[in-house]
Amino acid sequence: MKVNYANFIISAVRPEQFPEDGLPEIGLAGRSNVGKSSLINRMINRKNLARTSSTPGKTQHLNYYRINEDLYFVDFPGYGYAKVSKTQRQVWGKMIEQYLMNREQLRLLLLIIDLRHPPSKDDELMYDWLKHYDLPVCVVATKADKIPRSRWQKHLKIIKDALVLRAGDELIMFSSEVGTGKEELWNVITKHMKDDSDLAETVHVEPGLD
Ligand SMILES: Nc1nc2c(ncn2[C@@H]2O[C@H](COP(=O)(O)OP(=O)(O)O)[C@@H](O)[C@H]2O)c(=O)[nH]1
Ligand SMILES: [Mg+2]
Repeated sequence: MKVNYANFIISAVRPEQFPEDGLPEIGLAGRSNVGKSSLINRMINRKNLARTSSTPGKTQHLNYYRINEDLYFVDFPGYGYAKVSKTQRQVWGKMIEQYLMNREQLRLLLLIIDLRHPPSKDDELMYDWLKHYDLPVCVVATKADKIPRSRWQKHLKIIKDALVLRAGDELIMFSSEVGTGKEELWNVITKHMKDDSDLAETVHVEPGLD
């Protein structure tokens, strides 16, 4: 994907604020500080569009970034931040659930995980939750630059086994620092943008009216 335009559009707290132009949306989920904002910046070649290390605990916002006239990245609030209250956590869960359940434009979820560590309980729950809604997931193991190349496969296998990665879900290695995996991730994203238009054509056929 050649990125000619990338901009922050809105920090949405209610569905009425979501963009209405129907472009495909790619969601990003992951624990606080895992590197979601850095990943967005790397994907669009911008140093600081998606603010890194923004205030943690801002639990209610879905941050929309538009890329060209092609798609939105939708950055979820990070989970697993200890200082978040139970009430805030419930608000978070409700909002994400509404989005996952109802958002037709949603094509693919990127679940961002730190390659250095086994997935947390929250990571495992998040993956199971996404699969519960039957959504395609690409697990992105980031911060690969912090692990020697010779150990990448071992770490990937730990992640794959812990999540019980489902058939058809991709797992790719990434580094926002040095750019590892960027092209591969764009390939996965564009594939899913196209996949769904095929699906839409099939779904709109009226059955049994001959
Ligand atoms: N070495 C390295 N550091 C990273 C990488 N991705 C993110 N970081 C660092 O991890 C911290 C959290 O990143 P950020 O993108 O703000 O995480 P977010 O809370 O998930 O949006 C920052 O200090 C980043 O510079 C990476 O691929 N490699
Ligand atoms: Mg962030």
